[in-house]
Amino acid sequence: MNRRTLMGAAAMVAALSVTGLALAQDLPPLEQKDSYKVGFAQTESNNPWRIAQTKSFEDTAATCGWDLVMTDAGGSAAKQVADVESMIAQGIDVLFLPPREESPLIPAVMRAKAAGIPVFLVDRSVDPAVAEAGRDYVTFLGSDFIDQGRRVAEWVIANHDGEGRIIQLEGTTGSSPANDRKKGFDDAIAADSRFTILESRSGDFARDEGRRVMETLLQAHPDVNIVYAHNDEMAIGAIQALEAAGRVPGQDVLVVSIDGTRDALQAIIDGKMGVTVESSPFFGPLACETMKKYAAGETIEPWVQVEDRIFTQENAAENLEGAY
Ligand code: GYE
Repeated sequence: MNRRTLMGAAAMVAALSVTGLALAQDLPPLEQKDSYKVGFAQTESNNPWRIAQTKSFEDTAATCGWDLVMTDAGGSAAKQVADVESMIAQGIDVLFLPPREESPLIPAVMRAKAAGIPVFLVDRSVDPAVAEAGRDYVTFLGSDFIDQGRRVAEWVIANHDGEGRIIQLEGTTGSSPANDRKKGFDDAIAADSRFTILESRSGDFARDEGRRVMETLLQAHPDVNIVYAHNDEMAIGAIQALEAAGRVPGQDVLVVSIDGTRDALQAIIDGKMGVTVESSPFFGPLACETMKKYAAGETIEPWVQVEDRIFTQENAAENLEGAY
């Protein structure tokens, strides 16, 4: 396209928007009605966080007038894309999507948009350089993952005496929480010269994988005295690996992570873990509220941010009851 045709195209787009015709770049509207066929394409169900999130959508369905179509990608981004395609074919009105990884799920977002289905990203986001809130999808409902990682690092800096030799267990490679929880932690910990990151490797947000990776890294770095896991399931796996190797988590190795699961709160109470920064899985009510506002024509911010608490020895016991 030369400059002239480009300008011509731009003028046409401007003319179309004046006449109010739907443009390719507009978000699909959502009709106000009593019930909606709602797609929720889960990433996997191998941890309590995912199970609690799925249940939150199921529990919200009746009160929000949702006829839920749910899938489970079993830990495969390719399957999650195919799941979304099948939902589009089934004629869903709205899609709630936790994109397993930042880039591979972008085609699914674009296809839903092209089919006239408003997409709400829940708990994970996509590469912002390629897909944009307010243009390609309505909004991202979720936590500030950079801040979560930063808060863990700040807690470690304030609570660990002397030198810290850290092993980092990263979440799913290419997922927004893994990218951002690493960034937030790495940047904050770099400010204190007492700390060194010995090695950082993915445990895919899973307990077993966290245990396996920790077993390997423990052999390579027997001098480790801090483990930072991007989620509680990997932290629990790391505790198992440490104990199997005769180490005493909480005494000779400080374990810290993110989520706030029941097992993590119990590990804090038992003195095996230091801190977990909350990342709530209870998205159902927020998803319902945001969808209704969108249908009513209200402006939705590009990021509907979830506020996270922090759990330590001071408040773990009192929060155990509501934990998942
Ligand atoms: O921390 C983890 C889950 O995307 C915020 O994914 C979510 C993360 C959560 O598997 O436990």
